Amino acid sequence: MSEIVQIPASRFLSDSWSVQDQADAVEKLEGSNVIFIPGLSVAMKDDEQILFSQDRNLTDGVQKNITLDPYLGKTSGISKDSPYKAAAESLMARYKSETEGWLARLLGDPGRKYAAQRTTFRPVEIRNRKSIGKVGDEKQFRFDDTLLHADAFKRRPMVKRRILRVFNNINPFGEPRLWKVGGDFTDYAKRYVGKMRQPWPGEFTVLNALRLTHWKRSHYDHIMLNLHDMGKLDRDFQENSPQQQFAFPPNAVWLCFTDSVLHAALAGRYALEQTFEITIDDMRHPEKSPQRLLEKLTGKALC
Ligand SMILES: O=C(O)CCC(=O)C(=O)O
Ligand SMILES: [Fe+2]
Repeated sequence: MSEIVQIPASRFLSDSWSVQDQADAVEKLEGSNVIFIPGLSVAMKDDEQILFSQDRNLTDGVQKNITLDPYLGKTSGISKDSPYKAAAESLMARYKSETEGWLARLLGDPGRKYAAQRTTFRPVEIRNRKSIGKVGDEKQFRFDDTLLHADAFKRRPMVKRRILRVFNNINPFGEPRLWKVGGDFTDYAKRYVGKMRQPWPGEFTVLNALRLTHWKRSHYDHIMLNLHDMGKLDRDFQENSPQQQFAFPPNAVWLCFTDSVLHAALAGRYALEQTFEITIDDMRHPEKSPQRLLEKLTGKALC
């Protein structure tokens, strides 16, 4: 089961934070644990306080998050003429550079192996939020993050890269962000790999030609997407697999590899999240990546 490893901000920020501490943090993260740093938070500017106005029009009502995406080169989830757009963008831009500094300090990353990708601001209450706009009912479960899952994205194949997400609860009303953290990735994969369909010949090329993926999907991504959906639809897994709840208080940061840590977000609003990617060859233990664990399980090269 994934552990929540606590490092108080006072220790993380002190002069005694050492190379050994950094090496330990890498071990914990690559071992599919969550690092939790209470007391660490991005500073908010006065003109960003309007983001806590509880106005239902803060997001576009279609997407659950406001996203700044360097690949797509735009902000989504908020309307172009929203009075909140400038504040949300300046906060997200600052959060991104703040998390780059935190990550370098936490892990020691002289080679800059971790590449910052999307930034999200998550103002909307998660509790009871089963649906987002647009998609049909039969697909709603995919977007329901109150169900345990490991991250996998339809349009954004990971191939040899991994997803590390850094969260910050900036809730000004004292409300925690309530998570569930689950069990071992290989046990999760074993439940479903034998039952999922094989990819069709040429499937990944066709999906990419139709622009249903941003670049070509790998067999690894195919398996991850199927695990994601099969796990979310499996009531027994959701209710009875190993799991623990944890409430991340305001003014706290936590991070984990969300492609191998089983997680669900049950309640909370006003969080920031920064996604980083790292190539599995740049990990200290590539054998602990979901790519390699799945290759071991299936006996095939997958990416
Ligand atoms: O919003 C959250 O707290 C976590 C949601 C989630 O599943 C994710 O960001 O991967
Ligand atoms: Fe997730």
